[in-house]
Amino acid sequence: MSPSKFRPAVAPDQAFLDENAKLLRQIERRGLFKGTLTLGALSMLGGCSSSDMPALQNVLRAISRFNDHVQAWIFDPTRLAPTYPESMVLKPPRYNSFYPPEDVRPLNGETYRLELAGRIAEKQSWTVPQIMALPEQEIIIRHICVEGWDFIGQWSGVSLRLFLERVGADLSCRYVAFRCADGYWGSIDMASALHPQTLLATKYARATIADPFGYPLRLRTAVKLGFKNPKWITSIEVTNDYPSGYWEERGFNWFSGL
Ligand SMILES: Nc1nc2c(c(=O)[nH]1)N[C@H]1C(S)=C(S)[C@@H](COP(=O)(O)O)O[C@H]1N2
Ligand SMILES: [Mo]
Repeated sequence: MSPSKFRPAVAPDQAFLDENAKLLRQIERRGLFKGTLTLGALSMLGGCSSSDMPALQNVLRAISRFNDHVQAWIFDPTRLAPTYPESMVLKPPRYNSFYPPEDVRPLNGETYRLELAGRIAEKQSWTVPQIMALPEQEIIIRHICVEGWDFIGQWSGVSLRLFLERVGADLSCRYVAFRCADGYWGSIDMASALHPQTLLATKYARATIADPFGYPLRLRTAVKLGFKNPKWITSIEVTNDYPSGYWEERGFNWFSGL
C-alpha cells in the first residue's frame, strides 16, 4: 500500500464524528445508546462495519428521521403516531432480520403454539385459529430500521392491550418479553405494550402475513424502532425482571422508542 493511502484506524473515526457532530448530539440527547456513543455501537446498530462511513451515516440519518418523526406528535395529548393512507402502503413490505431472507424457516401454522409465561393468570397456549378469532385492529404506520431505511406498512391483528387483558396479565409489571422461533428475542416496557398502536399482527395489507415477515404472529408497534418488533413470536412473558433483547446485548439502547 502506498503511504498516501495509509490512514491510521482512528483518523476516519474522528473525521466522521466531527462531520456528524450535530446528528450525534441529537441522538445522544434522546438516549438511543447506553453509555457513550461509539462507532462500534453505531455499526452494530446498523449492521455495517465501523469503517464504512457512508453506511454509518445512513444509520445516523435513520435514527434522526425517527427522532424528527416522533417529535411531531410527542407533545400531542393523545400521543398517537401519524398514520397514512392505504395508497402509501408498500407491497410487499421490506424484509430485515439478522440473517438473509433465504435463511427464513417458515413456521407450520397447524402445529404452531403461542406460549405464555410469567405474571399471566391464564397460561394456556394459543393456536393460530384461536388467535385469528380475536378482535382485529388495523394500523398504517411507518417502520423505521436503524440500518437507514423506512416504509409505510398496513398491519392488522389483536391489540396487545386487549390480548394481555384477555389472558389476565398483571398490567402493573414493567416488561413484556418476546421469544421468537429464529432465536431472536426482545422486550418492551408495559406502557408501550398497552399503547393503542401496538398490535400482535397476523396480517399485512389485509392478507395473512407472509413467512419472511413473521407468520403467524409478530409485534408491530408505532412507538418503537424496527428492531423492537419481534417476528415469529413463540412466547410472551410478563415480568418485572429486565429481559433485555438480541440487539440490546449488542449495544443498542433497550428503550429505543417513546
Ligand atoms: N424474530 C426476529 N424478529 C425481528 C428481527 C429478527 O432478526 N428476527 N429483526 C428486527 C429488525 S432489525 C427489523 S428492522 C424488523 C424488520 O421487519 P420486516 O422484515 O417486517 O421489515 O424486524 C425485527 N424483528
Ligand atoms: Mo432493524
